[in-house]
Amino acid sequence: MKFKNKQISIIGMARTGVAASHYLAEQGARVTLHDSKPKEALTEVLKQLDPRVTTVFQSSTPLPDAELVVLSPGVDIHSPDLESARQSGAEIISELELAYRVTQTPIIAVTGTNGKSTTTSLIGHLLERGGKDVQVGGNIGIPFISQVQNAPRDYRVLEVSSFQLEGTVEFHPEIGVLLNITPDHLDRHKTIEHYATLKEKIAVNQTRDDVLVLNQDDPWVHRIAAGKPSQKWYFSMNGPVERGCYLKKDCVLFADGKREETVCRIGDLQQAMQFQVENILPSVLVARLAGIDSAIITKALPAFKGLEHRMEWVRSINGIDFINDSKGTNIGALEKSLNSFERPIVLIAGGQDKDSDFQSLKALFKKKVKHMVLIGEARPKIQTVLNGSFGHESADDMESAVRGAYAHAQPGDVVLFSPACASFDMFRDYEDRGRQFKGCVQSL
Ligand code: UMA
Repeated sequence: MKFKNKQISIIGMARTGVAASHYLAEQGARVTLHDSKPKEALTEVLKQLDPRVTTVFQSSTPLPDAELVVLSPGVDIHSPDLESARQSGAEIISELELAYRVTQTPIIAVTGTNGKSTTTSLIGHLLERGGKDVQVGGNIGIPFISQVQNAPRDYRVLEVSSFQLEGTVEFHPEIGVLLNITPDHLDRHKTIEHYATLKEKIAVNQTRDDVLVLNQDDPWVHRIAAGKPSQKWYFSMNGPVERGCYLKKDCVLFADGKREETVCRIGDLQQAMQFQVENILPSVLVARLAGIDSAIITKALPAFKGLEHRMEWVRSINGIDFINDSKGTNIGALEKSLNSFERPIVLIAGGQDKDSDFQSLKALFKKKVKHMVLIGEARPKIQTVLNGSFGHESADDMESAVRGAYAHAQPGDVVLFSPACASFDMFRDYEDRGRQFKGCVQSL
C-alpha cells in the first residue's frame, strides 16, 4: 500500500489514532487526526503527536479531499459523520485493516464476546515458552499498527473486537479463533445477528490453507463456521471432539483425529485460571497447531497467572474472598463468572448499560447470588429485573459498594465484582474501575 503524499484522515485521537498517525506520517502521508472532543480535553494526547500531523477538534468528519479514512475502534463505521467521505469515494477502513495490509507475518487472531484477552495472552505465553518469536497486540490494549514496524519472526497474536472487524476488507488470519458469541455492544451493533456477522469477518477471507479454531458448544459459532473452507478444529467443555481440545473430568485432552494426549490437569493451574478453563482449551489447541509439543505446554501452563481485572483474586478477609472481574463488561461474562463458583456470592454489578437484557440472568441471580449491590446508570434497569425478588441495594461510589457487599458477606462467601456493563459512567475505563475496586478492598 502506497501512502506517500496521500491525504488521510484518521478519526479518534486516543491510543489507536495516535499510533496510526505516527505510522502514516512516517510513510510520508499527509495525515489529519480528528476528534469529536475539544482541544482542551486532549492536551495529554497532543504532547505525543508527530509534528507532521495536522489536528482537527470537535469534528469526526474527514477532510473533503481525504482519499483514505482510518477509524479508531470507538468510531462507528455507520456514523453520519462519514457520509460525505463515503460519497466522495474515500476508502474507509479500520486500523486493524490498515495494519494488516502492511504486515507480512502470519496472524493468529482471537475474537468472541468473552475470554479474548486471556486467550490471546495465554497463546502468546505458550508460543513464547515453545521458542517462537511472537508479538501480542490488538484490542488487548496495544494497537496493531504500533507494532508493524517491528515484525516478529513467527507469529502475531491479535485480540480483535467487533469494532475493529467492522472496518476490515481483506483482513485474513492464518489461524482464526472464535470463542463464543453472546449479546454485547448492541447499543452500537443493534442486533445479535449483525454482531455475529461482524465476528464472522475473522473467517470470511480464509482459504482451505487456513485454520479456524471453534467452540463446539456455541450455536452461533457453528452458524458462522458453516460453509467456510478453512480447516476446522474444535474445543469443548462438554464432551469429546474428534480434532481439537476438550475437558475430561479434571484434564485437558488434545486429539488430532488419530490419537489423544493429556496436556494438563486443571488442579495444577493457578487459581484464577481454574475459573477460565474455557480459555485454556483454545489456547492449548492453537499452541499444538503452531507446533508446540504437549510436554512444553504442560510445563508452561501453571506459570500463567491470568490477567488483571479478569477473575482476579484480590484478598481474603475472614474467609471471604474478593474477586475483581472488572473486565466482565457484558452479561455473558457475568454469567460465566457466576457459574465459576459453588459458594454463595455477594455481587457488585452495574455501570453503563449496553442495551443488555438483564432479564435473561434473573434465574441465575436467584440461584447463585445472596445479595447484590448495584452501581452506575444501569441501576434502575437491573432493579426492575430483580423486582424485589431478593436482597439488593444501591451504592453511589465504589467505596460504599465494597463496604455494602462486605457487610452482607459471611465466611466462605465470595464478593464478586463483575459489572456486566461498560465503565464510562463512573470511571475512566475498566482498568480504572478495577483498580478502584481493589483499592477499596485493600482498605477494608
Ligand atoms: N471519537 C471520535 N468520534 C467518534 C467516536 C469517538 O472522535 O465518533 C474519539 C473519542 O472522543 C476518543 C477516541 O475517539 O477521543 C477514542 O477512540 P477509541 O475508543 O477507539 O480508543 P482507543 O484508545 O484507541 O482504544 C481502542 C479500543 N477501544 C474501543 O474499542 C472502544 C481499545 O479497546 C483497544 O484496547 C485499543 O484501541 C487498542 O487496540 C477497549 C475496549 O473497550 C479495551 N474494547 C471493546 C471491548 O473489549 O469490549 C471492544
